[in-house]
Amino acid sequence: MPEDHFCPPDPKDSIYCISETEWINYQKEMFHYFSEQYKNSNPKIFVLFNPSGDLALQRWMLDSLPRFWIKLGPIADRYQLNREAERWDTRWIEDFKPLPSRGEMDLTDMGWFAEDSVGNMYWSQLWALHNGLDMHNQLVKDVQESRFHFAFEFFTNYAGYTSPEQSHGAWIALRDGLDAADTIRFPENIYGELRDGENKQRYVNIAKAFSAYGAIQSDTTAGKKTSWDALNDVGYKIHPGNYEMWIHQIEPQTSQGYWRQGPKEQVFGRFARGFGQINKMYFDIDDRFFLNNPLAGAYPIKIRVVYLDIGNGKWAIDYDALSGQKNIEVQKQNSGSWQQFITEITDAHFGNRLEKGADLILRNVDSEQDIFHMIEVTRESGSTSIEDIGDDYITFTLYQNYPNPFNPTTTIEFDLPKDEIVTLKVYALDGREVKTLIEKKLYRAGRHRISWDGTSNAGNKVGSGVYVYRIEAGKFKASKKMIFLK
Ligand SMILES: [Ca+2]
Ligand SMILES: [Ca+2]
Repeated sequence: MPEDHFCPPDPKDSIYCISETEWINYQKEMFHYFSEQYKNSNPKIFVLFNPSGDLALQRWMLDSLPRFWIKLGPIADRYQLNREAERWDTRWIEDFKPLPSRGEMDLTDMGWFAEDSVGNMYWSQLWALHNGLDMHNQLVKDVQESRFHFAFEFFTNYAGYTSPEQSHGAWIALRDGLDAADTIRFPENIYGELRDGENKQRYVNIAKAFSAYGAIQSDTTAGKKTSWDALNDVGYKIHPGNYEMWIHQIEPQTSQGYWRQGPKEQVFGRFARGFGQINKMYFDIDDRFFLNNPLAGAYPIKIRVVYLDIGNGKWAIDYDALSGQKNIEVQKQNSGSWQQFITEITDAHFGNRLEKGADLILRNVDSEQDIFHMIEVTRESGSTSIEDIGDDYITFTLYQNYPNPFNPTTTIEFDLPKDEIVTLKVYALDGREVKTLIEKKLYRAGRHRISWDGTSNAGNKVGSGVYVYRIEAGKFKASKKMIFLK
């Protein structure tokens, strides 16, 4: 029998053998069939594709059947395990192509996980988000564990956002991954020969060099082969840096990595970064988060910084404000636990105007070290949003108000195909502005609704007659007439 023949498993009967090409073509035909069956389903049903290792077939799927979901197992369950950085097809990232995807986290009984299960569950969610996984399936028993809920909530909050324009927030989880495969950072003459990842002593030597910052190689016999039994901070081809969605650390290598910091019952301290030898950490918010223009104070921003509250010293966060650089100092209280500092700012400019092109800087203001887990930046969307349709086919629409004519109130609805800064005003027929309903506020993609009670900006009831309502949302402009009757 030719070598490329595909045969079913036992019982092996050669009459059912087909060629590799026939097998691929059969799969294509079946996937195409399912795609057609569910294409126009209402409600919409997406078909999940569980690909074999055939990259050409996966590529065909993505190009030909874009409304399929795909199973990306290695992203889900390879968190902090050897080869986490290469055990999946890097095409997902290289293409920057939003890919509806699903993975499973089912290794939680293993020793390496159980050693710090709360921390590991949280960080595995961050890793999944970092890779753009939309759905991170969990074991039922894990979903029922309330101590994991914080991790699941954070994942759910960000899952499915494939581009920063649409996201309500951006974050960076500070982390240093000790990758023994990196012979530039860890020269072989100092840490030991790489020997294709088989030199176990090399892993131990690297952990030892960072032991003052908490790094441990719990399983000293672990090399390139994944250790399922114990939690290791040095691995082979693990992701070397931070986990992030749209906040990026500038020159991260100048700051100091930390491992296993703070109380174990808190999720945050599995990894961290501190100032180390420097006194500033620089961060850039992806410009697309603000539609490629500076925010220029258009709406309020909430900044959340999670830090380890040890000592009585201080640190500061600097931000690119309308009036230039602004600084907020935070005083530590020596509680010994992870704390979060949350502030809302209304004057954020975020135009990359700080040192090194940063939008945010964490700064040490005294001689006491500070250790951080996360910076998260969030914004509120329009509070009148009634549904997020999340459909690719939505178009910009300004609807006729209802009821019309009206007294005393009427409702105006509009659809946005993408996030936009919206202004919606009511004018008299002579062009005089009567009422500002929305002034330069960010609205997410989807349908929105706002009502007008027939009063002017000064708060007076308007007279009977025809009025014009006009919307501006990005480059879209539209207006319609309505009638107020007394
Ligand atoms: Ca920026
Ligand atoms: Ca300090």
